[in-house]
Amino acid sequence: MTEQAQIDTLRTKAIAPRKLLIDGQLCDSETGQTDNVISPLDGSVLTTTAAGSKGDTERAIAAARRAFDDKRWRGMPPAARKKIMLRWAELIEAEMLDLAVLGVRNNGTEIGMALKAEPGSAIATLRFYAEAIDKVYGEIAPTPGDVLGLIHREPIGVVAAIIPWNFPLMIGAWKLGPALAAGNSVVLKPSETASLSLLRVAELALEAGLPAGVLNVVTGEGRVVGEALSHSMDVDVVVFTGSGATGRRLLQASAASNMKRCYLELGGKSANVVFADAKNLTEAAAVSAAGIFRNSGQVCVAGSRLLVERSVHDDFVAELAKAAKSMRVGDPLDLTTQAGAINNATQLAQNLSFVETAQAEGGTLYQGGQRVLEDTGGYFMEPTIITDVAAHHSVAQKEVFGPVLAVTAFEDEDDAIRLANSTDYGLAGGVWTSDLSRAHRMVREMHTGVVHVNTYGGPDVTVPMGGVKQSGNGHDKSLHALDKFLDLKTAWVKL
Ligand code: TXE
Repeated sequence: MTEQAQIDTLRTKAIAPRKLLIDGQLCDSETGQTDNVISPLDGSVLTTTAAGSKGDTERAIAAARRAFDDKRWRGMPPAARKKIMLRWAELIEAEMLDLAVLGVRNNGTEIGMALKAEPGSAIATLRFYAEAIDKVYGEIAPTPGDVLGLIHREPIGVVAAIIPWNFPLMIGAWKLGPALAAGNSVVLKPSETASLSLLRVAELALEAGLPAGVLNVVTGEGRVVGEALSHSMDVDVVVFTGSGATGRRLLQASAASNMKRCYLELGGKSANVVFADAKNLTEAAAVSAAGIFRNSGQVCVAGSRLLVERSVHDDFVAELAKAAKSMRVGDPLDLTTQAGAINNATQLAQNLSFVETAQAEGGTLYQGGQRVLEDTGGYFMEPTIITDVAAHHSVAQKEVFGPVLAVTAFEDEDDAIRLANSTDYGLAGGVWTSDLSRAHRMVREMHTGVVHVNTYGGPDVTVPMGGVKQSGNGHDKSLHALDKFLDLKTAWVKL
């Protein structure tokens, strides 16, 4: 059977109502309440999830705390923990297609991208951190000879991981991999609109041998479950990807409770800077189009601001518009689709209203701007290009998180740097040039966590990902991510 035929057999598969996972048991919410799971592909109800309450969340936190205190996980020999995490990755791999299709039905990402970015990336991430378990050492300090200074690295305790809807498995694994590899216990709170694949992956962790209580999952509303986690006196670390507004609430809750550490990834308004001396402007235009329009712009590092040197502005925008027009928007479960659905109706309405505001503020709607395929009942939007955008316009300052590209012309390198750094965000960016020195100058001057050079997107788990300014703090991916989940302890020993 072809891959497409296999996907088609899974696209209508019934999905049983999903429960919470607390202390190794699948259970209903204490209130018995459930939430409908709406498919962005056609607006239908896919299934229900348990609507976790404050009490459910507290039960999950208590289970995680017990698991941490009795050392059932952190006390295991590192090689044994590694084996369990590797087995977990294997089980996910065995269900890769099912998980990808389940995730797409829930969140709308085009399947071609989901296969790689969701189970594919989660598997690689879990393997990376599993391998790190028996390879990360403590340190011995360079002390005088009559003392011994040992630097231990210890798991911290209970981690709350709050996950968004755009890439639940990939981002989930970025948090779960290092948190669990470091020996912590976790309470995971998936997004209201993309929990199904994560719930299945958590069940697979138990199947792989992760002891009960080490990984708990509470679905439900952010303002209930998320608030209970962030205000808990018994959660030690919160790791989060989502909006700046929620990030602020997490910091406030931390200050009002036990001053738990908060590591926040809060999206961006990333500048993709194209110089006239770029080697191949046609290729740059095609990659730049994918860099904003894949997953319909619902990518935290999306190159949502295009800064183009004035001498090539018109030609480059025309080329990019051609590439955007040729992208296939539609059925996320068709392998040829290049831009799937918008995750939810609220986000679609927000995207469309950004297009209106952009024009009201002086931008020109160059292409797109409309909802499409409305008769499917799903949430689809055309790749949209707004030109004549000034640095102060909303569409240049605020994260749209949709297929909307803001284009601004620049005069020279200094002007490009000034514009690139002119937002409160600092997550990612891109530079297209054939001048090596200029490329490195731009990498230095762009105030962001990631800069792509002559490409856009694609960094793997070996490199850190995180923002500066109001894009957040702390890094996902790479061995640096372990630092969020390990405390340093000094032993100062008189010999
Ligand atoms: O985010 P929220 P939403 C941005 C993007 C998007 C906007 C809104 O601009 O348009 O955020 O999306 C949980 N305490 N990004 O509404 O609300 C919530 O349940 C604790 C960028 O989905 O921040 C979910 O699990 N938790 C981004 C998670 O926070 C709370 C990815 C994210 O939801 C909570 C997604 C609370 N009070 C959206 N309220 C990126 N950086 O990639 C909600 N949550």
